[in-house]
Amino acid sequence: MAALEVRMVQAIRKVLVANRGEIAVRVMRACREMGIATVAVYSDVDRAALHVLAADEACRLGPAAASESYLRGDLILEAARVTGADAIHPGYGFLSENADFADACAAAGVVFIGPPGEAMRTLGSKTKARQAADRAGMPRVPGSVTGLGSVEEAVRVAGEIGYPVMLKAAAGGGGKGMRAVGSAGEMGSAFLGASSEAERSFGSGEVYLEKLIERPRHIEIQLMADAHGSCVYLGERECSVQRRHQKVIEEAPSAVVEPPLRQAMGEAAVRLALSAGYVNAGTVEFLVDEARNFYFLEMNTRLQVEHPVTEMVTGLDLVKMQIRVAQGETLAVRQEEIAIRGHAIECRIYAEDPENNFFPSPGLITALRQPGGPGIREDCAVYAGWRVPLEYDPMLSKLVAYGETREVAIERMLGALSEYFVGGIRTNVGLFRRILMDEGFRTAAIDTGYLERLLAEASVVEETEVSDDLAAVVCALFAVRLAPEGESVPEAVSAWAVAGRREGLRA
Ligand code: MV4
Repeated sequence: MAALEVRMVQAIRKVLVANRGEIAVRVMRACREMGIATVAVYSDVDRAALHVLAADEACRLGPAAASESYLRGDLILEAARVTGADAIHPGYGFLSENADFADACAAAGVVFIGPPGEAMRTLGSKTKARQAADRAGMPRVPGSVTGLGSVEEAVRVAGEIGYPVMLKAAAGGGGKGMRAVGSAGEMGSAFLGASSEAERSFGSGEVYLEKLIERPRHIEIQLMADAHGSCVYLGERECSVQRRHQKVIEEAPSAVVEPPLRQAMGEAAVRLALSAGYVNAGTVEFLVDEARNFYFLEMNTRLQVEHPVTEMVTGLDLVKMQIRVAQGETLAVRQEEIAIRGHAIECRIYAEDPENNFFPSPGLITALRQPGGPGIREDCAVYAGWRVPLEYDPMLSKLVAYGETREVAIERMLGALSEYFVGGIRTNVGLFRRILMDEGFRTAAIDTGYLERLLAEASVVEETEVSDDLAAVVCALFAVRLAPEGESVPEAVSAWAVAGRREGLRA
C-alpha cells in the first residue's frame, strides 16, 4: 500500500443536498466532478429554483415555511430512502448544526456529511466549548466556564476579571442574549435581560461572563479533520466587516495575520478539534485585539458561507474534501503542503434596500447581468425571471475576487461590481463600492464596529456611471420588456431604462 493511505469505508454514490440556493448548487457541482449523483429537496416556492434544476432528481418537502420543509429532518430522511441516497449534505443553516439530525442520519444508515452529533453537542454549548478550549490549551477570553447561578455570582466573577464585561448566553450565538456591562450597578438588569432573551431565543436562560474585548477583529480558522485522527488548518478568514452580526465582506488571508500568528491560531484550533473528537469541515472563531492577542470565541460545526475565499487562496475544494472525509478517506494533504497564495475577497450580495435600513427586498428579478473575467468567481443561484422568495435568507449571490495581492483583489472586485446589474429588486451592490473605496478598508483598519461607523457617516450619493455601458443598455432593454404592462420600470434602473427605451425604439 502507498505511503499516503486512502481508506474508504463506504463509497458515496448519491448525495441528497438538504438545502437550497447557492450552497445547494455549490455542493452539487462538487458531486458532479466526483461522479456522484445528486438529489435536491424543495419547498413549494422553490419548484423552479436553480438547485432543483441542477440536481439529477428532486423531491418535494412541503410548504414554503422552513419549519414545514427544509427543517423537516423526517421528510428529508424519507426522501433519502425513496431515492436511494446514501449520504446527506446539510449545507449551512437549516439542519446543518442539528446534532439530533446527524444522529438520526447515522441511525438510518445514511452518511451525514459533517461532524458526529456528539462533537456538535460539545461545541454547540459555549460553556462546554470554553472548557474544551482549556483542555486543549487554547487561549480564550477570561471569564467563567460554567453558567452563572445568580446576579451576586455574576458580580463576584466580574469583580475578579475586571469591568467592562460581557454577559453571553451559553446556548447562544449571533449576538442574541448578549449584554455589555460597565459596572456592578448595571449587572442586575443586564443579567435579567440577557437571561430572558436567551430563554426566549434558545430555550435555555443560562448565561456566563467574559471580559469585554474592545474594538476586536473577528478572525476565524478553517479546519478539516478526517475520521482517523488527522486534522489540518487551512489558514484564516477576516470577517470583521459585518452589520448587526451579519457578515458583509470576508477575505483571506487577514491583513494582520503574519505566519507565526497563523500557525499559533491554526495549531490551537487543531488541538481543540482533536480533543472534541471532531471530524469533517469546521471553523474556529477568534476575537483578535489591538495588540494581536487572539481569544477563542466559538466553533462553527459546519461548512460556512464564506468558504470560497479559503478555496481561492489554498487551491483546495472544501466540499470535495468533506465528501472524501465522510466516506472514510484519510486527508490527502499534509499541513506542510498547505500554502496560502494571493488574496481573495467575498461580497455577500443581498436582496435588501440600503435606503430603507437594509430591509429585505425580495421579488421578481427582471434582468440579471453577472460579471466575469480573470480572478472572478460567483456562487449564486438566481436567474432573470426567478422570484426571490420572502421566506428565506435574501442572499442572492457571493461574489468573490482573487488577485496576487489584496490591492489587485480589491480592484478586480470593483470592476466586477461595476459589471453587476440586477433589475427588479433592490440590492446592496452599491454598498460594496463605498466600502472598497474607503480609506479605512483599503488600509485594513477594520474591526467589528467598522461598518456601523462607516454607515453612520453622511454618504454622498454616488452617481451611476454606466450610461455608456452597452451591456447595461441591453439589460435595461430586458427590464423594459419584462416589466408588466402599465407598470413603470423600477427607479433603480431608470437611468438605464431611459437609454434602453431609446435603443428599443430604434430597433
Ligand atoms: C465579544 C465581543 C467583545 N468581547 N466577546 C458577537 C457575536 C458573538 N458570537 C460574539 N460577539 C462578540 N463577543 C467579548 N468578550 C464582541 C463581539 C462582537 C462581535 C464578534 C464577532 C463579530 C462581530 C461582532 C460584532 C459585535 C460584537
